[in-house]
Amino acid sequence: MKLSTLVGSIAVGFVPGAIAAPPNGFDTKDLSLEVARRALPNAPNGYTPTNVSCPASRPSVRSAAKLSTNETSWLETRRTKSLTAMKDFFGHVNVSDFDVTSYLDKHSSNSSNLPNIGIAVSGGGYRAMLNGAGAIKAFDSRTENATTSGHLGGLLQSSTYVAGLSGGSWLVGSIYINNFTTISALQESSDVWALSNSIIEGPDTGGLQILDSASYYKDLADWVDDKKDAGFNTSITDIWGRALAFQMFNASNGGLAYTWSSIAETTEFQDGNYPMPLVVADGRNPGELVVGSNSTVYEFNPWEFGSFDPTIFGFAPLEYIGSRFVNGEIPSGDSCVRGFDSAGFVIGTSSTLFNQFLLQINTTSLPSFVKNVFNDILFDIDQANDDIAAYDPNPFYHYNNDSSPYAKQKVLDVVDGGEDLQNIPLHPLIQPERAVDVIFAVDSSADTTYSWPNGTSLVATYERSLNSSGIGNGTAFPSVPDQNTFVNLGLNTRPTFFGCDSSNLTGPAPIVVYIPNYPYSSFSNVSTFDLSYEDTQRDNIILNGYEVATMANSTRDGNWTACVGCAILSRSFERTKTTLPDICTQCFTNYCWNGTLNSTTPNAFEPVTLMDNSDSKASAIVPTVLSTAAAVSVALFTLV
Ligand SMILES: *[C@@H]1O[C@H](CO)[C@@H](O)[C@H](O)[C@H]1NC(C)=O
Ligand SMILES: *[C@@H]1O[C@H](CO)[C@@H](O)[C@H](O)[C@H]1NC(C)=O
Ligand SMILES: *[C@@H]1O[C@H](CO)[C@@H](O)[C@H](O)[C@H]1NC(C)=O
Ligand SMILES: *[C@@H]1O[C@H](CO)[C@@H](O)[C@H](O)[C@H]1NC(C)=O
Ligand SMILES: *[C@@H]1O[C@H](CO)[C@@H](O)[C@H](O)[C@H]1NC(C)=O
Ligand SMILES: *[C@@H]1O[C@H](CO)[C@@H](O)[C@H](O)[C@H]1NC(C)=O
Ligand SMILES: *[C@@H]1O[C@H](CO)[C@@H](O)[C@H](O)[C@H]1NC(C)=O
Ligand SMILES: *[C@@H]1O[C@H](CO)[C@@H](O)[C@H](O)[C@H]1NC(C)=O
Ligand SMILES: *[C@@H]1O[C@H](CO)[C@@H](O)[C@H](O)[C@H]1NC(C)=O
Ligand SMILES: *[C@@H]1O[C@H](CO)[C@@H](O)[C@H](O)[C@H]1NC(C)=O
Ligand SMILES: *[C@@H]1O[C@H](CO)[C@@H](O)[C@H](O)[C@H]1NC(C)=O
Ligand SMILES: CC(=O)N[C@H]1CO[C@H](CO)[C@@H](O)[C@@H]1O
Repeated sequence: MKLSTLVGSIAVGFVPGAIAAPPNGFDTKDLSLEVARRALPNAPNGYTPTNVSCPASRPSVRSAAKLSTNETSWLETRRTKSLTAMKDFFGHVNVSDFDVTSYLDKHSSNSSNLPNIGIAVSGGGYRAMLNGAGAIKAFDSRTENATTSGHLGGLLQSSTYVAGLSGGSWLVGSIYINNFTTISALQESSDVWALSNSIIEGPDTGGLQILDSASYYKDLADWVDDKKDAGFNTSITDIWGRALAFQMFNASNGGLAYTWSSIAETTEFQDGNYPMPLVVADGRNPGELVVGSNSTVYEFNPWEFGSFDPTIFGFAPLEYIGSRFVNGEIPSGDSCVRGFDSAGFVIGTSSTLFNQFLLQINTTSLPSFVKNVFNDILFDIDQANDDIAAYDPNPFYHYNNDSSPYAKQKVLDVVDGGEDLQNIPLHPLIQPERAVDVIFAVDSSADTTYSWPNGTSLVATYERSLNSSGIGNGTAFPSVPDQNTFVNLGLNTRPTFFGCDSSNLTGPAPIVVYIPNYPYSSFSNVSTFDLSYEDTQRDNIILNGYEVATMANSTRDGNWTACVGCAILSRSFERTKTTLPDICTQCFTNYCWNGTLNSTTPNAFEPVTLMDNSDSKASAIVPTVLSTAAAVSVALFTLV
């Protein structure tokens, strides 16, 4: 039972005037020790970035020409763990009679021959968080029954990277800030993912304490004010990030002192026990309000914040990004600053588009004094900066003066990672230095009228890569067709592989296993503006996402898991000059886009659920062989 039910006053509908006082003995500001099981609330002063003495080797910005030494040494540790996980994965995922375990053992002495896997979870608000959660749940060997035949459990443990953007970053944050927890645990928790309370109204409970909407807003405002009083530019994104943290992080006060860089300090991560998390955000060019296709793409990894793009081409140490860097160095005499990289602020930055939700407060049934508290906060904030996150001071001030349009900016404007239409966080995973072989790209974008994806994100990433000497900076990406072709060929109705033929690429690039949101057991195309979900609806979308990723536990294609195996192994087979098993040839015929185009404008895309979930024998009516694109498009057009 929720604590709020006990005091009987705060519920979804919020009873006007019924503001609960914290129960006796609960000090809402001092509970961090109670939840110490969640690691590393290591900011020195809660949400407020604070001067600390610099370490002996002063933090500095480095060139993006190579991976950090932190990452390369972590990768070595990770490799032994992901190899073991991969052998477990191929213990239940058979690639016909090809002996994958022996293959992996045979090549384990040269780890660069082994497969290198990335997972990317798109943006799209709660829809993306939940559909993405279904995919992660399917890929996680800890999920009940996920390592049985026809399922994909263990793909997560076999991966090197997991990237999230906007709504996808809420998912990545929920997992990593909560000690690499499982989706099942997030669903079962009463403290996080309580989405029946809209983020505007705030939580019933924040960790262990009871909150009401007025004190929720007052707390949010106080924390952000403290940061402002300490001399840092703030924006509505600060409030947004704090609010998100209450929904996502299982710690009192929305994990006030949890930093993103603390992930790198946890032993579990240092031991390479799970993949590296990456969060993507975009840059807004000086003087621009619209974010274009040539905007800078930033990443937050556990150690750093920065970009491989030529406009920045540098990485700053994340733990110290509140410090005043000048040309990459903190001037002697200046202090270092820690605590800027609040975990909530990081996922808030990746999702700045959604901070507009907070502006809807006047349309809610909240009592007017709550609205007044919030409107006062907004009044204090620079309205022109409504939709940005202010990185103040700019860590790249006077860095790469000759090539960086940001070098003269004292404050760096960072925005939602999807604003350049690259709504799947592929950018960190296509960097040649990372040598990723295959990306599982979970797309929950709302491209079409009815909020289904139609390949727009892949098109944006592909087009950007064509500007190879400019913003693309040497990244290659597989060819993809236009969106009309995506819809006409049904490439957005089931997984499709891009870049299967590595000889047809302009440079080294991974295979992209595109996994579009699609209705299996329920309609998961909820509006981006739906802010509250009952637990059953939330769980139905997660289950649908599980089915999207597993093709309904392989009932839609009995060879699906083998084909996933083939996608994982393909580039490795090329490096080791291994003949492709027959099953993989068949899989690639079925799943690889072969260059066919049909660019005529399609009818409205209105798929219906593949499975009749009112029927308990649902799986019996799943079409079992829908494995070719042609079959799928036929099915699609008979359905719409
Ligand atoms: C994090 O999870 C791991 C694995 O479940 C567990 O061994 C460890 O104790 C947890 N750490 C914390 C701080 O809860
Ligand atoms: C990252 O690497 C640098 C340089 O080797 C080192 O000083 C720093 O402690 C590392 N950071 C973490 C969080 O391990
Ligand atoms: C796991 O499989 C068992 C045996 O088929 C079944 O009883 C159980 O309900 C399944 N659990 C879930 C979560 O699907
Ligand atoms: C790229 O961005 C710059 C601003 O930095 C703008 O002036 C330019 O027109 C843009 N170029 C393209 C091709 O969009
Ligand atoms: C809400 O309404 C008040 C009073 O009309 C107004 O001052 C305020 O700007 C509005 N807030 C927003 C976010 O629209
Ligand atoms: C695909 O999505 C884009 C972006 O929303 C939209 O402009 C376009 O009309 C869509 N095309 C099709 C065929 O769905
Ligand atoms: C797929 O497996 C999940 C979890 O084991 C189960 O809940 C779901 O009903 C299955 N779906 C189908 C279509 O078999
Ligand atoms: C799997 O692929 C093999 C080889 O192409 C084929 O013979 C078999 O029928 C397929 N199985 C299913 C269940 O589709
Ligand atoms: C092969 O490359 C050409 C040129 O980039 C492209 O037009 C074509 O679509 C590609 N074929 C496939 C199957 O990706
Ligand atoms: C192209 O797609 C349209 C549907 O938009 C369909 O009517 C037409 O038959 C397709 N053309 C070919 C050559 O398949
Ligand atoms: C390419 O795929 C289309 C369906 O997307 C199919 O109709 C066509 O036969 C395939 N072409 C080849 C050469 O396999
Ligand atoms: C491959 C490539 O073009 N790399 C370039 C990326 O941008 C930096 C900074 O402008 C250049 O130094 C690299 O050569």
